[in-house]
Amino acid sequence: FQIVSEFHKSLFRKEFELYYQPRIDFKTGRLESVEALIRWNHPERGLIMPMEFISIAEESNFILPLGEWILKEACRQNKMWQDRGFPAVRVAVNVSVKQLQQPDFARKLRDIMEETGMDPERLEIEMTESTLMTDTNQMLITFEELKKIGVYLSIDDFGTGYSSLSYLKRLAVHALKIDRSFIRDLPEDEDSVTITEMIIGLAHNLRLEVIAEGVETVQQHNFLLERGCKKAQGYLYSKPLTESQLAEMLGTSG
Ligand code: G
Ligand code: G
Ligand code: MN
Ligand code: NA
Repeated sequence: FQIVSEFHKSLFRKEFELYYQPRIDFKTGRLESVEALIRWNHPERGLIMPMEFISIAEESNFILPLGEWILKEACRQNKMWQDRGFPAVRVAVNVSVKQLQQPDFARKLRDIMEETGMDPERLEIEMTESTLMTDTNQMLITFEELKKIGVYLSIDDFGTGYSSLSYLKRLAVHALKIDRSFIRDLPEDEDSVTITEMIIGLAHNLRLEVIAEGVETVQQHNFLLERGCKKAQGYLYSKPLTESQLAEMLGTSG
């Protein structure tokens, strides 16, 4: 199975699909945003998960057209929810370092938002810590542009990379996402407790939002609630949903 040779055909044939995982606001108990997660519906192989193809897409640069499609699709569907009168919901899109290093990334993003009628405040760009470490001039220019556009910026898998904390200050991101490898062993594992508390404290002191990911148990939820984390996603609340499942949820959430 030669993934690379099938990529472009599959985009043309509309075999990719965005799933959406709800994030819950602890205070209101309501859905406050969703993370878009790509899936590949292969005609012979069935559903293929991103773990199996994202890194290959990055190496082969297919992530550029795919990433553009993902952004456009997320904006298009979000605008559709808005037009149907659903409660406002922000959509978080994972963006690869290769995309952010494109000199025309910000321009393309502006074009997509204009074309789809997407409100910039409803779009969140998720990037990993390792992306932030790619400290090229182009990256800094892109960050400035993203700030001007007014999209929400968050750092995915926080705590697993090596980001020096000065990046956080310089780049003015809005939120840190606690990696699910730390959440997994809460509340028993002492190191996970220490790291999670440290990330929540860091976020509060820098006046950033903090989102926990991979919450699976009530014990993990209660731990986070008691420590002042106010938002989370994970199987405890909902697995990633298809667009129609999410639309049904939004439509009945008043
Ligand atoms: O959906 P799943 O839990 O299997 O996602 C696995 C990984 O794939 C995640 O770490 C996530 O960062 C990555 N991923 C999922 N969707 C996208 C996407 O739309 N773009 C990029 N670049 N990565 C994605
Ligand atoms: O972008 P990121 O690496 O954060 O991708 C999130 C991944 O985590 C997706 O693959 C998603 O399907 C997965 N995920 C979401 N909630 C849970 C959870 O509660 N437990 C586990 N094990 N995985 C989860
Ligand atoms: Mn993510
Ligand atoms: Na993550």
